[in-house]
Amino acid sequence: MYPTLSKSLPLSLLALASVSLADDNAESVSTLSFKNAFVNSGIVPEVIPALDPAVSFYATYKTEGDSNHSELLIPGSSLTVNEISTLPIEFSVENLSNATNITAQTRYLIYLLDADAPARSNPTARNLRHWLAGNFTLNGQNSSVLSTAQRLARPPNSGAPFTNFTAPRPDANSGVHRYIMALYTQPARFNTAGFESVGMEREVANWNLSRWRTQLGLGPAIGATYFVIDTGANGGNGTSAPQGLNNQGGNGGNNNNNAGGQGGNNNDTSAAADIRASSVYVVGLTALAAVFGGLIMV
Ligand SMILES: *[C@@H]1O[C@H](CO)[C@@H](O)[C@H](O)[C@H]1NC(C)=O
Ligand SMILES: *[C@@H]1O[C@H](CO)[C@@H](O)[C@H](O)[C@H]1NC(C)=O
Ligand SMILES: *[C@@H]1O[C@H](CO)[C@@H](O)[C@H](O)[C@H]1NC(C)=O
Ligand SMILES: *[C@@H]1O[C@H](CO)[C@@H](O)[C@H](O)[C@H]1NC(C)=O
Ligand SMILES: *[C@@H]1O[C@H](CO)[C@@H](O)[C@H](O)[C@H]1NC(C)=O
Ligand SMILES: *[C@@H]1O[C@H](CO)[C@@H](O)[C@H](O)[C@H]1NC(C)=O
Ligand SMILES: *[C@@H]1O[C@H](CO)[C@@H](O)[C@H](O)[C@H]1NC(C)=O
Ligand SMILES: *[C@@H]1O[C@H](CO)[C@@H](O)[C@H](O)[C@H]1NC(C)=O
Ligand SMILES: *[C@@H]1O[C@H](CO)[C@@H](O)[C@H](O)[C@H]1NC(C)=O
Ligand SMILES: CC(=O)N[C@H]1CO[C@H](CO)[C@@H](O)[C@@H]1O
Repeated sequence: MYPTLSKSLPLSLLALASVSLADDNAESVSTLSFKNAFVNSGIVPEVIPALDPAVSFYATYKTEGDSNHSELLIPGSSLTVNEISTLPIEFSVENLSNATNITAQTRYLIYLLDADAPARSNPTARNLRHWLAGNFTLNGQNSSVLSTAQRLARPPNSGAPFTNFTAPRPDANSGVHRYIMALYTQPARFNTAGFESVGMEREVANWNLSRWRTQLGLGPAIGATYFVIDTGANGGNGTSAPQGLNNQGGNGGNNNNNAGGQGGNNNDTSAAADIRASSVYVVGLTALAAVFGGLIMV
């Protein structure tokens, strides 16, 4: 276990953090805690057979109600639909040196999927891909909310994401959805060619991760995290507390975002749940352009 940042950061840094309205509770999460959170949440083995993360993988998002407040996303963080209406504002990693075969030039790919689409009790679209993009590299900066974490970003001219971001909008009363984001090292061939070059299909529903890894020649994820959106009751899992880091003590303070209430205006029951309305899609693309611009410029 690492010392909490609130205990180890000099006061001057804490002051700086609050001026910029960053997450002043952010603290490192050990790779073991990531691993345990994936087991406690049922993601392992329900969705993926195993997770043995080499690195701690984080995202940063803007909390609702205070659009200037950046929060570190840790395993089990509970988000509202609005808080993930755009991509996270940044991705970052700790202990990258613990991953094998990493150089300064290594590129990475990241996805976002819904393991519980269209509903937790009946996830017939599992896994539903919301986003997939390659060509991430270290951009030489550290996270705006966790100073020990190195930022990953897509440089200009990285090409479009293979799957453009579509904002999660799970149906009301479809249970607690687990959204997984995972980080892989990118095989060198994809530095100059997209994933379609090895036959990957655009279809986003029923994405088979093990088949995909074989197709792309990927090793296991070097890091992964997840957040939940609680849409209300569904087969007994809708109202249960998300089983993330909260249940291991010590980290509950990071997960202070309101669950519930979100998704109530979304009553589409089609199987392709989160990607259906073209208006939603357009919003997603617009959001992508905005966030993507941000990633490039910083
Ligand atoms: C390093 O990675 C291995 C898995 O590759 C993991 O078991 C171990 O806990 C990691 N160590 C640290 C300090 O993150
Ligand atoms: C919050 O951000 C918005 C634009 O993103 C800006 O207009 C506003 O001044 C900021 N508020 C504070 C308190 O920094
Ligand atoms: C509730 O979640 C647990 C763990 O994710 C799973 O094993 C169980 O089958 C779920 N129950 C229902 C009714 O969906
Ligand atoms: C950025 O993160 C790296 C890796 O943890 C660390 O060595 C470096 O000191 C950090 N830089 C700053 C300015 O905090
Ligand atoms: C993703 O968005 C970009 C930019 O809007 C667009 O050029 C590209 O065609 C989109 N990709 C797919 C697969 O729709
Ligand atoms: C290490 O990475 C390089 C460049 O991506 C690749 O060519 C090589 O096969 C990798 N080696 C191993 C053992 O994974
Ligand atoms: C990475 O970027 C190059 C252009 O620099 C592009 O040709 C390639 O398709 C991209 N790879 C992925 C996986 O997006
Ligand atoms: C995913 O693909 C693998 C390998 O092709 C296959 O063995 C497995 O049954 C598939 N899983 C599902 C849920 O279709
Ligand atoms: C969703 O639609 C069904 C059937 O049209 C209706 O009974 C239900 O009240 C609606 N739920 C919400 C949350 O609007
Ligand atoms: C083994 C190792 O590198 N551990 C480091 C992981 O990252 C944290 C935060 O940067 C360090 O405190 C550990 O020493």
